Amino acid sequence: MVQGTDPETGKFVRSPFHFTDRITADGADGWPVEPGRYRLVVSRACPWASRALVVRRLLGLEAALPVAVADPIQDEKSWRFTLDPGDVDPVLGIRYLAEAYAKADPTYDGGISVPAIVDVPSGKVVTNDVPRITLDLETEWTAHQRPGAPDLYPEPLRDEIDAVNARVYADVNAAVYEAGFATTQSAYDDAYRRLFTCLDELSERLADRRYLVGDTITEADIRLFTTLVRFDPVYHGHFKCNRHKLAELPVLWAYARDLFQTPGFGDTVDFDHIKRHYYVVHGNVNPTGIVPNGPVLAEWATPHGREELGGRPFGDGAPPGPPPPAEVLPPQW
Ligand SMILES: N[C@@H](CCC(=O)N[C@@H](CS)C(=O)NCC(=O)O)C(=O)O
Repeated sequence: MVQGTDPETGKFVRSPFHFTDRITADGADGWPVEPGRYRLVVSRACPWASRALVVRRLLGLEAALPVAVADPIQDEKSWRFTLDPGDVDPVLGIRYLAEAYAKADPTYDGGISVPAIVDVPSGKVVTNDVPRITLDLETEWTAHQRPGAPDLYPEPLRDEIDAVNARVYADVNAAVYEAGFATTQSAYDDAYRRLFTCLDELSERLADRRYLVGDTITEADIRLFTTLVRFDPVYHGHFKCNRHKLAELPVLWAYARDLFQTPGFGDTVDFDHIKRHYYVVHGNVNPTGIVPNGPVLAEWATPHGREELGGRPFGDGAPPGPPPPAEVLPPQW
């Protein structure tokens, strides 16, 4: 089935990725890494797309892989470029991301999801393969990364990162959606239980270590961060993930603030896009479309105290500089 809630079980099921070509240094799939050739299409509302935004910032790939930011409010044709002059993406010349999907495969009739990477010369979507996109930015785009870029997927730690990612995907990243979109009590109960069991385990794991794997920021932290940063503004209320707020889980709250305050993380987060997307677009979950005023966001800037745990955030590298002027977000509180 396509992405949606299974009427039999009430369980939310994701559709498989349709566009899985890879952009690689050797161009094996016909898509060689080339600065300026591709466009990363995101919504800043979306946790899966936001992974790519964080990785792109940490690695300094902003110029090599320019970004198109879709309106957080989709219409019936999905993601659209209504934030741009004339409602058209200035580089791709299209109004809807769906046009790039159709160019790549005119028979495709599945969902139109972000993140997606589009080949600018042909206008075709190359990939919407979420887990692969960030791993390839880390391992295939190395020639264009900034001096001092961190190694977010260090070879000796890959098995451990992959294992943590698999668990976090199933029981955190995807589980919040499964709780929120469940249409039977048992499907909701199951997702809720898995989510909070996993968050408790992650709290334990992170109590005495600054990052999930090794002593530096890795892909694993990025994947957990983009769910945690949406937790209190959206998942706690809208998706009924309400055993606790993130702010009531001391270890994870400090961990999330530590990352938020690290250059490349918080400067990609647009709480206005996040809140308006979920509360307005999911009419089945929130029929009034009212966007809540809370929570207070200024607490994201409060001291987290996790420097005491040691760790070397960027390993042998260094933090990124500020975002390019066109990508600087308005004050968030
Ligand atoms: N579909 C991917 C993740 C990407 C995704 O679901 N993105 C959302 C926004 S957060 C989207 O674009 N949804 C529209 C759709 O799938 O039609 C997955 O199953 O892991």
